[in-house]
Amino acid sequence: NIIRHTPQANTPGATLSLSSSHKLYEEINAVVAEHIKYSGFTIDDGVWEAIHEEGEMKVYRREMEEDGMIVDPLKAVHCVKGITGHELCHYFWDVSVRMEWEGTLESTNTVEVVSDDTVITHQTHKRVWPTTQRDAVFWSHIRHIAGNDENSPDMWMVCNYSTDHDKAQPSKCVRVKMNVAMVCETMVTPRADGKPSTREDLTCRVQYAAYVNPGGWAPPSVLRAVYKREYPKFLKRFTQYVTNATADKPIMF
Ligand code: 16C
Repeated sequence: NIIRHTPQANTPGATLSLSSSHKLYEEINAVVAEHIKYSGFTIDDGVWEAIHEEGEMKVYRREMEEDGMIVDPLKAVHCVKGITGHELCHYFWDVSVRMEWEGTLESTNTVEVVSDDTVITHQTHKRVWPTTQRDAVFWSHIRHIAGNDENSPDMWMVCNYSTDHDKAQPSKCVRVKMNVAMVCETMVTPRADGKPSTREDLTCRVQYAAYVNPGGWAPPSVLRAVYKREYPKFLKRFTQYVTNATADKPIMF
């Protein structure tokens, strides 16, 4: 059973606060629409190769090269009990808590608050020996997609997509390009006693997709070893972080 809820209008992403006159408006909507189109929570085994399975978490990749660089797209699905898709997206988008769960970061800096649902961030990642350190500049947008029926369910999503910004000039790092999306759906098991839902009644379906272009050469064996280790680690650590952070809080539908 999927029960749909209308979130409070004053939370980021609940209603679109990004202005249609902003220069990123068209791009953000196009990227969001593309991710929604491919958010079926199912993986075509003929195309995707499983690289990690652990409980409900399944991580897949496709080996791909562009101009001699490894750009393997990554897709993962997960099911987490006790939290909502809104909560998962809220903490994924909230830059103020990112250092608490993101294990690949050295620093993060918000260079522009575009609107209540969109920020531009410049972040520096930890160096991976023997490669040059990487940094990234991207807009991050949180959005609620109100569901109408079984074919268009209620979803929350966050997109992180590379961009340029005057306040994030090139540094000693090599700049990566990314197109990342987390899309979530919340399932609620109705209580037999008709009482309000508790966390025990919640399951969140998560789909995470990442395309990362390393921006410059890195040894393929190192790069593939790093992402094989880091994506599952991220999914485990981040979902555990949200479970802990929300345990004693009212449910945020
Ligand atoms: O989505 C995630 N995090 C978001 C908030 O930070 C955001 C970030 C996307 C990751 C972009 C990749 C940046 C390159 C990382 C360099 C490697 C650092 C490893 C440090 C190990 C201690 O959307 C969760 C991200 C989860 C982990 C991503 C790992 C991706 C590795 C891809 C390989 C890039 C080339 C590195 C050169 C060796």
